[in-house]
Amino acid sequence: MDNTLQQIVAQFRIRGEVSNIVAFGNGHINDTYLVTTTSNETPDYVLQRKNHLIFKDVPGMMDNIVRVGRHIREKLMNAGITDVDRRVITHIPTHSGANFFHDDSGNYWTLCLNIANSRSFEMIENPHQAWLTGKAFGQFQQQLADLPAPPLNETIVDFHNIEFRYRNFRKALEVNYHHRAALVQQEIDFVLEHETEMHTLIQAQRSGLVPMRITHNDTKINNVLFDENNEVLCVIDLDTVMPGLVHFDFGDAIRTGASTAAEDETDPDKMTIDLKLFEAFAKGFLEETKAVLTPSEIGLLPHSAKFMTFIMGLRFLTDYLEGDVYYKIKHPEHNVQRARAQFRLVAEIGEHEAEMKEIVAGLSL
Ligand code: GN1
Ligand code: MG
Repeated sequence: MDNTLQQIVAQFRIRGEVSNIVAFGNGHINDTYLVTTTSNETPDYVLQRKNHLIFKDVPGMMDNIVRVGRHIREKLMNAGITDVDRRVITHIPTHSGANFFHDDSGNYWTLCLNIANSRSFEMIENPHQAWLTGKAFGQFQQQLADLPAPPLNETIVDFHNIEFRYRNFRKALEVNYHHRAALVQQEIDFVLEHETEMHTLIQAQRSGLVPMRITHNDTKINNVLFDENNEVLCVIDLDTVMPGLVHFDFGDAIRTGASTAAEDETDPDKMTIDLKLFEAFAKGFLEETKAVLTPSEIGLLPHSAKFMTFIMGLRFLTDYLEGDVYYKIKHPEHNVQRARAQFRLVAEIGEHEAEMKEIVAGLSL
């Protein structure tokens, strides 16, 4: 077991004795470890080194996470839910009462309870699971609708701001790491061709057509935990919870939850949108949210799937052109592979957009 990691865990108020610490999960940004304890009587934990080059205000981020966690916990308890520790992530304070540990090398560490006998999925397996996932993200949205002031900190400024992403893309074209631009001319053209369409949401926001809410902002499907009976336990990875549009959450969940291939699929021909999964997810999501969403918000939900898939592709492509400085990669072509898979999905969604609009219209009656 890694000695340094063990010393870091010792900074937190844990119960029991640590027996093992191993790498855990498949996030692209933070380093995550599972910390097991010797006895079955004491919980296991999840240790994370937050990437502070990306999350520039970790204290602000942790403040959000802890506030949101407490708010949800309170709601669950008021509703008489008994297994609250499995239904919301519980952060463990350090001995001095802080919600993170800042080590001598400048790294930020956090610890939370591991939820035993839980699992997440990289791909949705059937419409029922898609419906449950839609309900889970819809409920999350609902639970936070009455979070008391002050507003949450903006963890990553301009995170889903398309203008910012285009600006970065254009800068990356100038960086052109290892002359990569020539290798991705098709993808570059794709980005430029879609510029007007991809400004739909930001324009709707500016003109007051769609309101800011509290959103998760990283609703990848593997951020929902299920129990051993395939019931939803909770939504995890609250790093980017902050003000945003409902479309960010709906769209990103469709991107990974209603697609037929992985985010980094090498064969673009395998990538399309599964309308049955789309419908089931949308049904679950709208069951939880349609009472509060405005008609304009609902009307833009189908577009949000295209938008979020596009913006992820744009970010992967930008990172490729910058020399892979942001996302963790497994090989040098990983980012461009991801971008290509995302852009294929954007095109596929385009082919099915009319049907998606019909489905959403039908569900929102
Ligand atoms: C990153 O690390 P992870 O998997 O939680 C990224 C998301 C992307 C996702 C793509 C802070 O999330 O925006 O959708 O990769 N998070 C950040 O898989 O940039
Ligand atoms: Mg994340």
